[in-house]
Amino acid sequence: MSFEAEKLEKAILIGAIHGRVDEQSVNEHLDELELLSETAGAEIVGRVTQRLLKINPTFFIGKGKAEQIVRQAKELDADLLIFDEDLNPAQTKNFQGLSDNLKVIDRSALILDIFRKHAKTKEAKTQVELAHLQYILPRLTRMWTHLERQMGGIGARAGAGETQIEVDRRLIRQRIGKLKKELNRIDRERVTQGKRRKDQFKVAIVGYTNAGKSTLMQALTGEKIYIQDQLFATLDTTIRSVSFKGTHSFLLSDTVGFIRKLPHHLVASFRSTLKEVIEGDLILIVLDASSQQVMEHLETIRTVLKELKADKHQTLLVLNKIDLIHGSARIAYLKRIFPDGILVSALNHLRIDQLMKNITTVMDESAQTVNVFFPFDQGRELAIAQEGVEVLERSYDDDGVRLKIRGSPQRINRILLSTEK
Ligand SMILES: Nc1nc2c(ncn2[C@@H]2O[C@H](COP(=O)(O)OP(=O)(O)OP(=O)(O)O)[C@@H](O)[C@H]2O)c(=O)[nH]1
Ligand SMILES: [Mg+2]
Repeated sequence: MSFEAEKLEKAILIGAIHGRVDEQSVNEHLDELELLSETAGAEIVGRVTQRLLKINPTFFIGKGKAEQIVRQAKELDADLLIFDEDLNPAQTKNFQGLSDNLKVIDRSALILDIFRKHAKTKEAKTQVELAHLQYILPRLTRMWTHLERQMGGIGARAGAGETQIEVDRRLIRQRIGKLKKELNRIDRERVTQGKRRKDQFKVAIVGYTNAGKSTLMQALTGEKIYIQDQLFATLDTTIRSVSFKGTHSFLLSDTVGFIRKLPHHLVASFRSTLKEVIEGDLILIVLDASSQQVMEHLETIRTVLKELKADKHQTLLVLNKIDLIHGSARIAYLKRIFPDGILVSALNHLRIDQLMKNITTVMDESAQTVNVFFPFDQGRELAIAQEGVEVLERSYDDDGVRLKIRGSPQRINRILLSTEK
């Protein structure tokens, strides 16, 4: 399950056609699984799909099919089977019964593996380790040697008895407790930073992985952001201050991407990273408009936002990568299914101005207008009060300056507080 080995592991992908999932969707899901596998460092040597009327409790797929895949793996010299569906611990174990040297993992394990690889900061590493341990805890019996490698020798050699598993479970639970405490501590530090940002309008970029969120962040801020043509390039949240024509300023955040069936533990342990999304005033949902799965991506995003209780937030739908769309039929289709969608190309800076206008319109809709007065000896406060707001009127009298300003409730509130000093 870990791809840390020097040579690329050869993998066979397996998908099931059943229930609502038709053949075309399964193939699209397997395309995505292939990208995930490659990001994790595996080489795909085969793909298998099976039509299922009902799920087989022993192998998920049919027994005959399972045996056939194991034979095929031997012929292709594959070491790894990757299921697009979640397997329960027993199903994985049963596969192991068919072949000793074949590893069997599911989509969640694969995603967790990529997160582990891409985590750079202390926080991301802690979050990923927590999610990972929670994932393996109920699967401990089968994760044996892998776990041993990962936890640096905790646990016994393969083949040891049940008691050792109990010991491992206890150690893992202790480690989970420690990681949770550590995340709480990191979170408290963030609260201090967060207080400073309270008076600003917050815009959060969310979207499917690889949709171009970081590229959009870069286009809107003009700053260099880490961008890669791979899944889950971004795991931490980046926040930048954006100012538009001197009249509007807001905080923009870019964060970890979403994916279909994002393991629940990951969403939970990334909660604090996703705080900017949860507490945002406006969410920009970025879709890769050139993807055939654009509708499914949107569905996934909405599901995760719901899980984060951020589904009632105000949103703007950004249809990115329009430079890749050729033919007016597709554009017409996109306009029909997403009448409010804003078509852009973050990479080519197409219609970024339009998007900026849409953002400022939302800000204006919630904007407040107030009159404030600053005595002459409050020159500094006066200067600050004119930042990030629209100055509608300015008049001078004997004692000071009177302003009529319009801005976001957060900003206005802050300025009013400064006049009370
Ligand atoms: N053609 C085209 N490619 C784009 C556009 N926007 C982004 N890309 C490319 O899409 C790939 C992913 O871009 P990122 O900005 O890293 O995407 P992301 O959503 O931040 O991805 P993760 O952080 O991995 O979830 C990169 O290769 C970008 O160059 C666009 O408007 N047009
Ligand atoms: Mg990114």
